[in-house]
Formats: sequence, structure tokens, C-alpha cells
Amino acid sequence: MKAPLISTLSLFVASLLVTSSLRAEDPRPNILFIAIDDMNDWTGFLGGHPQTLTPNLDRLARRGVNFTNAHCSAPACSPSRLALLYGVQPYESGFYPFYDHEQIPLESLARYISLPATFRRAGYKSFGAGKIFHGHNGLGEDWNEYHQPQTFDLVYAPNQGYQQGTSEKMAFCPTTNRLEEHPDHQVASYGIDVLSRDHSQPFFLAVGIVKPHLAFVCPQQFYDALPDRITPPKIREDDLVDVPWVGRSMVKLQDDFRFRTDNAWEKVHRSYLACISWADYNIGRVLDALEASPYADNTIVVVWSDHGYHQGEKRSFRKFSLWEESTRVPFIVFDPRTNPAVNEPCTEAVSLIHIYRTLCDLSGISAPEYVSGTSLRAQLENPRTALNEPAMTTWGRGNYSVRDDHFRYIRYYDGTEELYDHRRDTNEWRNVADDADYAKIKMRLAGQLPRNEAPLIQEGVALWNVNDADRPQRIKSFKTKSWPAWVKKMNPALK
Ligand SMILES: [Ca+2]
Ligand SMILES: [Ca+2]
Repeated sequence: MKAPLISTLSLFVASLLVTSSLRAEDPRPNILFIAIDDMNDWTGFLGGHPQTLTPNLDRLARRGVNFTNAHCSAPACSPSRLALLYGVQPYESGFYPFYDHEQIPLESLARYISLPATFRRAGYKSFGAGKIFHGHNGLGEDWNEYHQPQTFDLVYAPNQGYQQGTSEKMAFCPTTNRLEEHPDHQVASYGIDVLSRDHSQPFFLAVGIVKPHLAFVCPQQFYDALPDRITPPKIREDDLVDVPWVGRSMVKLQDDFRFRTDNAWEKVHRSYLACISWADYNIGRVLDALEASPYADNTIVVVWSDHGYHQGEKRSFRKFSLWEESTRVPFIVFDPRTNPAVNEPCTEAVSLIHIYRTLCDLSGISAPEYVSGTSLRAQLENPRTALNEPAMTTWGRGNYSVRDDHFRYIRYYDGTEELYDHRRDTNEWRNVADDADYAKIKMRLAGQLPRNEAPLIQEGVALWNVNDADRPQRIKSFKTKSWPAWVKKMNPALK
């Protein structure tokens, strides 16, 4: 009986040796990939709102490189995430509008390899939880392990905040549930669990946080931490008069109308800030777990939001536009193995399309050849390093925004344009596209527009509010080039 025991023991010891020698032979960094849904620049590290409370993300931004001029590839969950996770711009793939994932023909996706799948093929173990892809949990190859949070009915605190009728989605108020019953808490707990395990291979851990996405609801304590009065964003009443009709058609005037009629904007802003703090709290739990783990010195952390959010600017709510509020996003990369040459943010215009190549480069993995973007390794080593390509955002075929360090140029499918000079006009109030002084700048930026446009992948699926070259007939106000009566009544400054 003794011999088998000894051989079992020696096998066990041998396997331990193999495990540790494997680890010694594979010094590649782990990846902690944190996706946030609908978070704009109302964070401490981007300075978009004076009362926001994001201590955990602020600390990460100080330790890593804070990209303060980062932009999404598309201003909606589905096309933004498809671009980032497959490394392909909407005008290259045809994934322009808001597709629910299962509606995309499989053969279209099969042309590409997702970021987690690329890491898996390279010998990483991939773990995912919460919202990473839009509307699905990833295909067979994406994850070794995927965690879907348990669903609890969230109970809204009675007579607090604001709710539009009985809409569960258009709710802006505290919840009374235990913290553990919220999906983001469970998703963060799963991330903490993965970080507490013993890993014999490098890992790619994706944590998908859903707040501050609608409904703007979260635990009471995050409301209590905010001041009594919430500072509103700066809004110019007549901001839309110099915006072309395609741009006007993207504005969510209906939401603004309801919030103003119901005197609800302050409650909306308060709830958005509370949900941002709640997201920060859950991300902080994961970051603390990483710091306390044996992986702290060899794990790259990347945090990004899929797009920004209008909170009344240009009379709009939500995303779905090509302006700064919709395209600008939080984006932080912390590589504990690198000491940046200067301890300051990177102000270069960067696109989230660069994440794919950056993470592959930092991990010594070859990105698939088709993948767009550029590795940001040089900017991580020295945030002052220039990046000579603008950040492109696409919203429907034919509508593009080109953002560089000082300007935003927008061209819609009908040839109409906007140009904003961020050196003087960070709110994008004054469209100078027709100003002769800017002719050369405009020509330079227009020269960056994509030369080819992939056809739309599939017609007849969920398309959301896209007014584009494929469906110019969709927006009535665009056809008639006049505002409906209710808009004129509500917004006399627009005429
Ligand atoms: Ca989103
Ligand atoms: Ca304007």
C-alpha cells in the first residue's frame, strides 16, 4: 500500500514543480480588462463634473496613463463593442448600427477573432463576467469560463428620485436591495474570485460593469454621498441652430422635453452621478483584490467605457451622436511593469480601436493581421509621445467624426459638415465649418475620412436612431427640414 502512496505524492510534487516551472517560463502579463457601460467624462480623473466621486478610478488614473482625449469608434453599445472586441472599424466591417448580437449573421463575425479568443489561442486562460459583448455572452471560443450574474428584482425606493410612469428603464432613484443583489456587485465579486485563484497560465479577465447605463438606479449610500444641489452642465439654448439637419435628427429632444416638463433634470443628473460612484465602488473592489493578490506586479489593467453620454447638452440625452459628449470616454491603462517617463496624462487624441493591438503588443502576442489601430506602447512609456492619427467615430454609414488634439470635424452622408475648435470652444458651441479661416484645417481633417465604406451587414434588424446613407427617409424632420411644432414651442431659441 505504501508504494502507490509515495508515487501519488511524488506525482503531486512533480506536478507542482511543472506548474511553477511553467509559470517561470511564461512571464507574460495577465490582463484585467474592465468594461464600463455608458460612462462619460463625469469622473474625477477627466474633470467633466465638479461633484463627481470616483476615488478608485482616480487612483488608477494617477498610477497608470490617463488618456484624457479618448474616443469610441461608435456612439452606441453594440457597434462600439464590436469594433473594440474584434479590432475592426464600422466602415471596415459594416457593423454600423445598433445590432443585437444574435441578429448578426454568424458568417460576418466568423471573419474576425475576438480579443479574448486571440489571447486564448496564445495560451492564456480567459474569464468573463457581465456585459462585455453587447447582448450576448461571447461565442464558443471567447471564454474558458463565463459568469452571468443572478437576477434579482430591484426595488426602487418609494417617492424618491424620478420615474417616467411605470417604466423600469426610465427610472432615476435609489434601490433598497442589498448590495449583493445588484448585478455589478456580483460581477465584481466574480472578478475577485478569479484573482484569488492559483493560476498556472496567464489570464485575461474581463469584468463588464453595467452602470451607469439606464436605469439610473443604485444603492442609497451613493446618493447620500452627493451634495444637496447638483450643478447642471453648461447648455446653450440656441446651440442647434448651426447644426446640419442630419445632426439635428440625432438629438434626443423627446427626452429633454419630458425631463423639462417634469422638472426632472436635476434628479437625472444626481442619479447618473450616484451610478458612476457605484460603478467606481465595484471597480475599486476588484482593483483592491488585484493589489492584494500575487498577480499585482504582472497584471495590466485597462479600463474603458463604450461611449459617452449627453446630459442635456445640445438638448440631448443618451448617446447616438457624433459630438464630444457622446464620443469622449474614460480610458486608463496601468502597466505595473512600466514607469512612464513623465507622470502626466496623455492628451493625444486616441481611439478605443487601439486597445486590441496595444494589449497584444504588451503581452508579446501577434494581433491578427486585419486588426485596425496602433499599439499605444510609446504613449504608455512616455505620455507626451505624439500619435499622428485622429480618433474616428462612425454613426451609420456615411456619418463620421474626426477628432484630433485640437479639432473635431464631422461630415454627414449628405455632405453637410461641422467643425469645432477645442482650443477656444470645448463645449462645441460654435460650428466654424463655413469660416474661411478654417478652410485649410477642414481640408486636412476631411482628408482623414475613410476612403472605402463597407456595405451595411444586414438590413431590417434593430437599427436604433441612425439617419444614414442607407436609410435617409427615416427621419421626418430631416425630410422637411423643419422642427415639429412641439419642438419649436419647447425651444423658442431654435426657431
Ligand atoms: Ca453603452
Ligand atoms: Ca452650436
